[in-house]
Amino acid sequence: MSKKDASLTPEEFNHIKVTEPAQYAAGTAALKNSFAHILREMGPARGVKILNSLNQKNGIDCPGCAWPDPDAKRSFMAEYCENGVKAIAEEATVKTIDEDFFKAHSIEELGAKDDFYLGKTGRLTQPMIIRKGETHYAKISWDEALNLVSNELKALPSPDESIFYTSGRTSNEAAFAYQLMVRKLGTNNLPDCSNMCHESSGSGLSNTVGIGKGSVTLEDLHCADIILVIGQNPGTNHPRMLSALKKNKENGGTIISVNPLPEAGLINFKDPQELSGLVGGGSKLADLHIPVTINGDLAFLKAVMHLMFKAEEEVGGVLDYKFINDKTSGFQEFKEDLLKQDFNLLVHQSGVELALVEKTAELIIENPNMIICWAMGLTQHKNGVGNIQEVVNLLLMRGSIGKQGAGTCPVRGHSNVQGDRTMGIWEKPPTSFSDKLDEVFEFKSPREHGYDVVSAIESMNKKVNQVFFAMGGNFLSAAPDTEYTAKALRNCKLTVHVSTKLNRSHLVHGEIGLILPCLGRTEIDLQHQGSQFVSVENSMGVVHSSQGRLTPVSKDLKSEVAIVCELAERLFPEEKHWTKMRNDYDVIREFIEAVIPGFDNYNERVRIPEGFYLPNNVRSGDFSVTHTGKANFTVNELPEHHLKKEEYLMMTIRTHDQYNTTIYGMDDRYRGIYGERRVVLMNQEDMNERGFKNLEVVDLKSHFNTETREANLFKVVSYPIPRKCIATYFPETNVLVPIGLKADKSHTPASKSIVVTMERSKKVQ
Ligand SMILES: Nc1nc2c(c(=O)[nH]1)N[C@H]1C(S)=C(S)[C@@H](COP(=O)(O)OP(=O)(O)OC[C@H]3O[C@@H](n4cnc5c(=O)[nH]c(N)nc54)[C@H](O)[C@@H]3O)O[C@H]1N2
Ligand SMILES: Nc1nc2c(c(=O)[nH]1)N[C@H]1C(S)=C(S)[C@@H](COP(=O)(O)OP(=O)(O)OC[C@H]3O[C@@H](n4cnc5c(=O)[nH]c(N)nc54)[C@H](O)[C@@H]3O)O[C@H]1N2
Ligand SMILES: [Mo]
Repeated sequence: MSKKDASLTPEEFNHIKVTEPAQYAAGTAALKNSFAHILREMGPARGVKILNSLNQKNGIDCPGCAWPDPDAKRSFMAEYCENGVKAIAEEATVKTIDEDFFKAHSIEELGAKDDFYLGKTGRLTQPMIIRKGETHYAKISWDEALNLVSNELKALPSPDESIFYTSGRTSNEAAFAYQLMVRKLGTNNLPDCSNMCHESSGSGLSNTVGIGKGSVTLEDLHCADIILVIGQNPGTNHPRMLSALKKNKENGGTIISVNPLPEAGLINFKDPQELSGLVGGGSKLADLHIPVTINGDLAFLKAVMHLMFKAEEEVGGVLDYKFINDKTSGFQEFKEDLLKQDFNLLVHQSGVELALVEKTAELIIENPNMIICWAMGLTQHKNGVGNIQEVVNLLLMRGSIGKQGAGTCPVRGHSNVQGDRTMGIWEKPPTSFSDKLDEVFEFKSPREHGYDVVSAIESMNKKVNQVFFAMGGNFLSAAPDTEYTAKALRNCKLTVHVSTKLNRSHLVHGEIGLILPCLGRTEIDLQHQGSQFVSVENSMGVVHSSQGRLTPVSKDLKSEVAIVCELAERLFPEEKHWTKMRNDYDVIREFIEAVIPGFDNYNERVRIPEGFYLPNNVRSGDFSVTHTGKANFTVNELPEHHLKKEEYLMMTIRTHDQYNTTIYGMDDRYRGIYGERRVVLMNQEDMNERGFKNLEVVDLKSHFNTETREANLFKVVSYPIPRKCIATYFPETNVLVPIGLKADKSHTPASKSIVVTMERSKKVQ
């Protein structure tokens, strides 16, 4: 879809530079890099203003990731990281585009550009429209645009013909208003980025411990005896987590990383906020690195637990029987199934040396209070839910949950993805939520479950003339199976994107395509009742405020809340609360308090600088909300990958220079890859076997049932990755992710286990 797919000359493809992977994260390079981004995008004055208030109490919540802020002491300099600064620079850039830009560039021309170019064009500033057959977007007034959306929605034969996507930056206030509008319309079609992200965690955790969120706090991480970091690359994606890991080490903790790649951030951390981090040797983080094969985690965890049962039998004291007896259900079935497994086969399937499996079991046995952190390396597999449930089994065996320094830590992605779910952005709302919504707003909200991301795409492919509305995000590039998703969007009557920046989703539109430009989180949000703040929930269930400080880049921007409420005013003219909500976000928070448990005195408590914790049954050791009334052990089937000789298992991962589909730059500094994103990380022995030289150009083909998909022109890079495993970057290889390849139950696209073959490219000799 990008120019690189269409016509690539060898010269254009030769900017790549490869060095040894880094042995530590952050340090001076991180500081230098982040300030370069700020200066380039915003200039020094705007830059300093923003950095001073980032993640400070009463400041702006960083739109980068959902990692929590320290409750008490915040670093004087600031609580931010290199990639948070890049996220801010990307949003708060002073570069803008308006109708003249769209007059000068056709969508065909823009479609040939890469994502890096599109993102760097600048902030969107005016509502734009394009109709079928037209080549360019043109300006439209807000009034006309919102009337058009409202009329198209009203004209649908059924509200279920409309689909409302949400990306995870949307604030609690905007999300609540949005889901209310959608349910008033009469549908639960509310797919969100979480469907592609931590949905497997939500499913697995709800089923076993009764809440789809993690149980630990930042303090727990500081004092845990042992932390397992599985399938997560915090050095790049959650850099502030490294400070928590460092504290854990200082307190005598042990850290194990389980990852096919030796990620720099888990090896060593040079804290850029401390002098020692700039000049010293940094802090060693992981005590043990387990180079598991892709999707070998279930086998690995089972093998470790096998050894723990053995140790329990031989010496005792390994399992917490009091906890197991009092608090759990399903232990016998779990134990029987586990001990039935062939231990040697488990070790073999994990791809890990026996000695490392033994060492892991030993360290876990020595250290009773354990936290397990994870991210996309566990969730984006067919057995993603099983992976999470196995993590819970390990914690339950040890009674290592619901007490200090112990528990579950799914590390969230988008800065408010967890809050959006709490606000009801969910295609399967719990009955208790729907009932309360009905009571407070005096209507009957739909009970039938709506579409998640994958079923939304399938539905848009099957049916024509639906309406697709996106609150943020980049649906086309983030979703699996790019070509299939593009066809889905083209089938729509109307596609609407509420966005801050131009992206590929704007270029593939329905019969009518609209772009509605909105304020970013860094900007002052001025409404009728004065300047407004919003609130968000971080990865650990803390709700706090976020207030924009910068003058908006254009007077023509509306807040997400205003866009939703002004649309709802048109859809439901008899309802007076929409205008009140838009004028004063306290009114929305009052409604949230009335509908959602845990938000008592919301308007008061959200004004406490450090925010407040939402209730968490697991944290308080109460599992009575599960279907058995106890924490559940589960039996999770092992995945089977019968790779043929020429097949590899591919994971699609993020570089150090991107935020999902937003490309900040072309380097993956920690992995030592510069200037090119179309690369395949491959084991040297596998390369030798295929006769591939370093930087050889190959074409990739994915295989699913009888279907094949292709992505051409990638450079092979020799990398320390287990054999038969390869890694490529998201979103370039989303064309290879089959729509049908998804996690059981959670339907999360299995974008970390794609079967592919590779051939030397015939196009570049
Ligand atoms: N700077 C920056 N920050 C971000 C983002 C970003 O793009 N850029 N994205 C945000 C979002 S939405 C999210 S969800 C998070 C994502 O955060 P991560 O989940 O850390 O992101 P990924 O790059 O997908 O990395 C997954 C990690 O899992 C490993 N992995 C892959 N497959 C397997 C496997 O089968 N087993 C194991 N054990 N490991 C595996 C990979 O080697 C990699 O280290 O980050 C958030 N923060
Ligand atoms: N192959 C593969 N695919 C994946 C993944 C993977 O690991 N591999 N990861 C998946 C994951 S974890 C996720 S979360 C999804 C991400 O999916 P999305 O959330 O849909 O994608 P983003 O790239 O984060 O969206 C970026 C766009 O959001 C808009 N934006 C930014 N800030 C704001 C704002 O404040 N308001 C509004 N309205 N718009 C804003 C900008 O226009 C920007 O272009 O991708 C998924 N896709
Ligand atoms: Mo995510």
